Amino acid sequence: MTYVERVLKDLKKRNPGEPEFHQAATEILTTLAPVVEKHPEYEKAGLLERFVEPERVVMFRVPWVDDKGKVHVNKGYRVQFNSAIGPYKGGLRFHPSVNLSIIKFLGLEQILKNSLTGLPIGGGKGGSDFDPKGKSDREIMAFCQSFMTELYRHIGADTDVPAGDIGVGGREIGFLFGQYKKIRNEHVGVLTGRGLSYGGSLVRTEATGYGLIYITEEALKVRGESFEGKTVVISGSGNVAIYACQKAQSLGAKVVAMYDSNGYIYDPNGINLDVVKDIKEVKRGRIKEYAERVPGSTYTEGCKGIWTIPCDIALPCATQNEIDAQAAQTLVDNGCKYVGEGANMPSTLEAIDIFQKNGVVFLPAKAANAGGVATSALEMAQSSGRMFWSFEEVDAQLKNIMVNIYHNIDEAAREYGYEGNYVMGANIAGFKKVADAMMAQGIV
Ligand code: NDP
Ligand code: 2IT
Repeated sequence: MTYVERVLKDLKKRNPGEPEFHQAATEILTTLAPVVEKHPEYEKAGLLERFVEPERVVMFRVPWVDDKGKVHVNKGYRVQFNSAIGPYKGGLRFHPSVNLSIIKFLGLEQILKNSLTGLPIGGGKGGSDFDPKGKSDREIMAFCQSFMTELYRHIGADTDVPAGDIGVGGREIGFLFGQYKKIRNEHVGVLTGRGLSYGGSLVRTEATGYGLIYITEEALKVRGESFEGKTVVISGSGNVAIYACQKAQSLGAKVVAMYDSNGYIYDPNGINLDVVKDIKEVKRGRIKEYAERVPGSTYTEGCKGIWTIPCDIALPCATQNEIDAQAAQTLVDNGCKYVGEGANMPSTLEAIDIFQKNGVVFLPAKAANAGGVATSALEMAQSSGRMFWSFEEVDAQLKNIMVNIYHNIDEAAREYGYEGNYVMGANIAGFKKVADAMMAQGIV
């Protein structure tokens, strides 16, 4: 049994009942085999065993009271996975599906993603099984305050800097920050994605979606193509999906479909993003309303069918495992040539295999959605320097980072003889820096 096989087998045995964590670890470790073969010193230093074991896992009770006076108890998590190259950094997810397996898969991915940005940030992730849907602003505030009343003792501007993810946007970050500041009596960059009036950065709201389009644009460009005239399907209608749609449209693409967790809209004339933004950002409503407001569009109950819509470029921007083998095969059969992952781990291992075997240019999440956390790191830089950069300045840095990531993962894949395999490229390029730092710092 090889070193990688042994670590993976052990991981599955010692972390039972964590399918998402197993999936992410399998994808990452199997692609690192050629790297650890080249570096026998890694095995001697137990590097992979340490890499897949979080430095710290915090789990806590989050009690809160709803508007009717009823007491609720949710679970809170923060997985501080790896701080070799910088303070732990990664989002908080509030969604009823959240459990330890999901937070650990996200945390493991985050280590390599953050390394790929080239900025000094380690990997972490957190969240809760709290469901923000249908809650009043006061209930959201009560929950966020209770969550931070425990989380504050584990985080800090130079220790661990959380941000948003599914179910956590500007409103939630505001309530979380307010509570942190009240308890600690310090106004510091302990969270990113803050509002512009209290230390946030321009472009952070748009960053993940814009970054996804910038890296996809580069992949198109080196192949003599562009977004102009391309048909695009985007899943989700949250933060990442909305700004991916906006940037793709500005580059001349026709985005024809989006969804939320209830169903999808198809608009052959191209999505009217102002309507989507009004429904999702202003009213916090359901995407179904789009079809009632925009003539010529249709709504279909259920999400899966979105991948049967023919497109040149598919951008999954909702959640993990939203593209399975069947969806991948349908996309390929319908002529899809590019897949860029805005969400974290949206494609199953079988789906990735189908894309790669059929010559689809596949940009994996940890490279393709790194623009969000990269811009978070730019927010941290502005906070510590007590500076505020212009939109153009931050946007130019974001674009530069995404273009660099594309070329780094492309080169890493080539170096190991896997040209065009960006899963290999991203894992290898991200791992190198983390491995170097861990080796230099001894057995810790
Ligand atoms: P939002 O909460 O803003 O939006 C999430 C969207 O995905 C909503 O449309 C939501 O629908 C849909 N969705 C969520 N869960 C499911 C599900 N189980 N089935 C179907 N649809 C679902 O989150 P973000 O846009 O911030 O995040 C989307 C993805 O991007 C996640 O995978 C996240 O980890 C990843 N990501 C986010 C970054 C960021 O900066 N925000 C950075 C990098 C990655 P509904 O409203 O019905 O729940
Ligand atoms: O998955 C991710 O990279 C995020 N949710 C963003 C993390 C961050 O710290 O900005």
